[in-house]
Amino acid sequence: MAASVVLPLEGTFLAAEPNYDEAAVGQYTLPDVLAGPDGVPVSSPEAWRKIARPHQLELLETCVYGRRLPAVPVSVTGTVERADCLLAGDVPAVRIQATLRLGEAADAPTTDVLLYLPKTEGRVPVFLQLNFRGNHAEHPDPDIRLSTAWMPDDKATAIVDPHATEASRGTSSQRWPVEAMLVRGFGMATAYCGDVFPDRADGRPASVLPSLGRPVDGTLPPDEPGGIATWAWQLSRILDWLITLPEVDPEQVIVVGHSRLGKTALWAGACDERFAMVVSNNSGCGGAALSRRNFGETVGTITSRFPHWFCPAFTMYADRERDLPCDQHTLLAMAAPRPLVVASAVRDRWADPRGEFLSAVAAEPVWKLFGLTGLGTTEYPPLDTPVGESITYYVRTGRHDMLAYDWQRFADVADRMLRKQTPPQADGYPAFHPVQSPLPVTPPAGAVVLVPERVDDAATLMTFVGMNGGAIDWKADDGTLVVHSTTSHANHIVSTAVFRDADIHAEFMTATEAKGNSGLYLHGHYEMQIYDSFGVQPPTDQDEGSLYRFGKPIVNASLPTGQWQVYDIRFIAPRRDASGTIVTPGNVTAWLNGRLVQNELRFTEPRSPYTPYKHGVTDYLKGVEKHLLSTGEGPLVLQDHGSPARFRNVWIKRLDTP
Ligand code: GTR
Repeated sequence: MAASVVLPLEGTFLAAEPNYDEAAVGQYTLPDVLAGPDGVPVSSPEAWRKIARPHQLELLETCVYGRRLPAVPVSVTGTVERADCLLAGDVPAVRIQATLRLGEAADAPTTDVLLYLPKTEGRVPVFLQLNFRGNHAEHPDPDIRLSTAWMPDDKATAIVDPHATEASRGTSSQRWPVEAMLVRGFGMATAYCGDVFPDRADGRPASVLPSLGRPVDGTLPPDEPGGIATWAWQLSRILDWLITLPEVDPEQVIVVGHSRLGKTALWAGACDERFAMVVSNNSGCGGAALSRRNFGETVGTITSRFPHWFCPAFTMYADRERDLPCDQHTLLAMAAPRPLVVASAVRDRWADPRGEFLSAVAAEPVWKLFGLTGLGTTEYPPLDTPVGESITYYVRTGRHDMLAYDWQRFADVADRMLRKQTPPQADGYPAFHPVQSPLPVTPPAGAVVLVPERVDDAATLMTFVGMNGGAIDWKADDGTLVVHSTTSHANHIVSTAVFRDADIHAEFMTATEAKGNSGLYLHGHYEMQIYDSFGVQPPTDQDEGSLYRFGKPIVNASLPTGQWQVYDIRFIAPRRDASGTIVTPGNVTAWLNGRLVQNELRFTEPRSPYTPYKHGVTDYLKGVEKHLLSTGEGPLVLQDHGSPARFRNVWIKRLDTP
């Protein structure tokens, strides 16, 4: 059965003016995504693979992108340059740069690849994207090789004559948040699309196409590949190399792209099923958006402005979109059963956000064949609210761009869909599903109890010392331990027991003074926030449930002041080298009052200026931090922040030492 979308009014609009009127979209019927060459829809994953998919792919080849280009051997010219570096001051990374030769001939074309990897043990998933202005523009790191390739003159990115200059470095870095992704455990790879096809109408002769035996002038065959097909081929050749690297998980390379390169990412994912996940950002016409809607950019406008992106046949569908035997939902369906992200921006009307959503809706039947839920909804979501399962769709606030928000959503999907089998936590630890009710929770065997269930005399508590290493001056009241605040607001107490990786349980109650502020300082460095945050929406990285200044809670799980609350925290400490530099970020998973509030949140050097080793520090604390940096083991510190919070039943269970 053909999928159809019926809108109430059949309107008209001038072809020359972009249509932004939903009513003028009119009625259209989409080709059936499940149809094979005989028009009959398939009904099993096997038949999809054998019959419908090849047919639908061929329609996209012959009508939109051109024939797929053949693979060629890929080798590294010269050496692979590998260097350890610290990005943004505190994110340890390995920077890899390599020039790949695409083909066997000595003068075969090349592309320069830049790859950052987190300093972790084991293989990591990698996001691979092409860029618009050279690798050096993607990040301010001065050691990135400056591209010498042609690029269009552009004052804003300091491209003159028409090449990059030193001043071009980092000019696109807002689109490539390397540090944030490394901290989440992903590698980030990129290359300049102009290495294989300069993005201009007469770019074909200077492209790799002659090296592949393709014609570049005269009347081209209607299915002759254009820029997008050539860039997609480049992505596959980079993938050939990436999967040979020992640090890269060959089954978790994710292809990502923005705008024209988002169209490219979709086509690359369609042609090459080795990509484990496909991400289209603001790809619009010729990308995720349905051509038949004629909303924003159309086949007519795109093929007259950018004839070189597509195969010549696509131009013939200008103003005849409804004659196309395929539409862009069939492109999205090529990603199935892999995870797919379709990301729109609300002010990017030219790319038709709703058309991108409807395309994802129409692609869903293919995921269903595999027993999977694609989007799982036909309702357009509110702003900044990702929806879906195997297909994720969202529409972000703002304009045509690819921002940190987008990357975090891509990483969320990769975490949810790809890494579910391989959580990045230390091997061999038991699963972490803490019991949080009823309170108090009985400590498990082997736990070190720091504050017992009932405290009648704080002076008898030998498990903590004060900031100077002497007895604590906090008091017991009504069987619980109460923060004793001094004017410094730094009268914390420090556990004498130290640990590296541990599960930490703490029951607490906030007080009305000073907004209920207190906290659990893990190793004295990282604070799981205690704060009167009941009902705060949305919670920030300073509210209860946050790892202060590292990550806001997934949900606000705080209870009102005066009620007992409970944290269970799995703390995997960062690993440092002999000089004290973090080589593997730490991570924290936390449950608050029965809700998961942090899920393997990565962190590196402490960010808070108020840690006990800085604010109100003593000689005793200096010694504790020294010990921590040299052994990796540190204490639990209960925070004084001017509020008489209460604690009871606090215990730790070491994970890596008996
Ligand atoms: C625009 C084009 C869009 C989009 C964008 C880009 O001019 O109309 O389809 O691809 O360029 O790639 O930046």
